[in-house]
Amino acid sequence: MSLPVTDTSAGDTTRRIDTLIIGSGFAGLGAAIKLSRAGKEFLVLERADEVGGTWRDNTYPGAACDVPSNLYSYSFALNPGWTRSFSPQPEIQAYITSVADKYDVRRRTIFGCDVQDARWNENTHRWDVRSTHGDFSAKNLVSAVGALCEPALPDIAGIERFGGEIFHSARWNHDADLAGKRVAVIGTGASAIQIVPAIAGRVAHLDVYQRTAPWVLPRADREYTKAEKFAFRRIPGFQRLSRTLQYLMRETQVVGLTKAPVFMKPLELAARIQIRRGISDRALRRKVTPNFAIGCKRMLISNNYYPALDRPNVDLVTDGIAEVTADGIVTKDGTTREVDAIVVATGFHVTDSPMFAGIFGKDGRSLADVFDESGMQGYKGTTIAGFPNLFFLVGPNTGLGHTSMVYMIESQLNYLVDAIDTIDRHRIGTVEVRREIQDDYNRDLQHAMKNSVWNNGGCASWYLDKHGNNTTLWPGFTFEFRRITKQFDLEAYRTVAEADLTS
Ligand code: N01
Repeated sequence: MSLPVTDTSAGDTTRRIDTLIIGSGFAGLGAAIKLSRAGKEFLVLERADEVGGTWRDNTYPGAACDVPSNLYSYSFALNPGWTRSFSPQPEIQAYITSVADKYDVRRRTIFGCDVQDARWNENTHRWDVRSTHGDFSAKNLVSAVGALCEPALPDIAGIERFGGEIFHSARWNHDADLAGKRVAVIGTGASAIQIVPAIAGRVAHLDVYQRTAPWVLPRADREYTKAEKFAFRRIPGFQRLSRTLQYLMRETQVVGLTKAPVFMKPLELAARIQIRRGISDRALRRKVTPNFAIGCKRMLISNNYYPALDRPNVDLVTDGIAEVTADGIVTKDGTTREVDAIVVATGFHVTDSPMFAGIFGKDGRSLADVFDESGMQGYKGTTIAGFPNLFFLVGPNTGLGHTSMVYMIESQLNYLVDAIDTIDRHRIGTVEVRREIQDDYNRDLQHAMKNSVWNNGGCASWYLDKHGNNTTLWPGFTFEFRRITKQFDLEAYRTVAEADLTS
């Protein structure tokens, strides 16, 4: 493979590169394409052997998107080939790999390359990056590892003693045949509610361990008609128009989530009707009815989750888990349920990703230390005081509960490409967001969040960090984020000219 290496000093195996991108999911791949189009030099490091990120890793039975297909593609690479209104995982992964091929991104990617750490070097004013494929020195570092890349395993006593099959939803063991087995699923989040209906019919018995009942809305999933498929391919602008309409409809939810919770009432009613229709047993209905405001946690969508719970071979267990033994799970009421396999669908390290411990900024402090002290804060979701020339895609407060992350990612990509272009045009050596500007930005964000359902809905969720701040979600309309990231606002940054670094 020939890599786009600018300079390798004799005897020094460190590879120098303008921009190093870590990760090749929607964010990293998009960054590579946009930088390539802008004529910038870059390299992608990907720890797996394929692009796709979370859509490559989450291959569990039933894995599918809970955002409409037409919103789930890059604006510059619409996919007229979607077969359903909500796409299954294999179709999304196929879309991502086809985009990587179309834009020839693999040529500039090192696969199987695990980044060990990245340190800002105050002498060279560059990022020193150590990886399983050697060392790199990068002027700009783009973290595109995503928020849902590190599975969170539950801290349950004895879990390591379990003698059967046990795996996380995001690391599904396809060699483990669950047919005819006694299986436990721990968790009732977005992943679990897709897994449960997908496996309930083929396992002998299924125990679903619910700590908090989620709100589950109907899933308006259907196969696209022949006419729609034809229109997507052949009628110019049709898919883009339908995408715009869906986008606008989803944006109206922001009002209910952040401003007027009364607008969420129709959704709550739809969810309650689902429970009544899907579950025949009154006691079970009570167990699955959430005790917090809808929207406080991510709203889930499924048409077959409740009917799956209603099956005779499925039990919903709501007594807390006390411990795991070699052959089963013991709940706090003392009951033991023996199982052959446990599926751990307990989510991801979002606000406490292990990756944060491996990125060291100006004064040698890691992102983990900084976030631990002040919460996961940044500026426009992308840059962080104390970490010059670091661009963080899917960074603080860029997540969404109501529409497509790809829209947010593309907004960040506009900002990133304009930042790197500005750096190059003005011959800037380093840019670092001014701390006071970052603080003001976060004060405003938290203020906007004050009356939101996420903060006041009466639930615990991974949206909130240990300080009780919502550092994951964007609280406004997504077009507001698009507007503020349209151009790199150099005045918000402390800069050092290239000439001043070398003199
Ligand atoms: O994870 P989660 P997920 N004992 O964190 C429970 C995206 N996604 O993988 O609610 C017992 O949402 C926990 O209980 P509680 C989407 O953004 C998207 O399901 O904390 N239970 C919860 O029920 C989503 O938000 C798609 O009380 C324990 C569950 O485990 C994100 O991924 C599809 C426990 C974790 O739910 C994560 O979803 C799938 C313990 N010790 C996922 N610890 C799309 O379609 C945790 N739990 C786009």
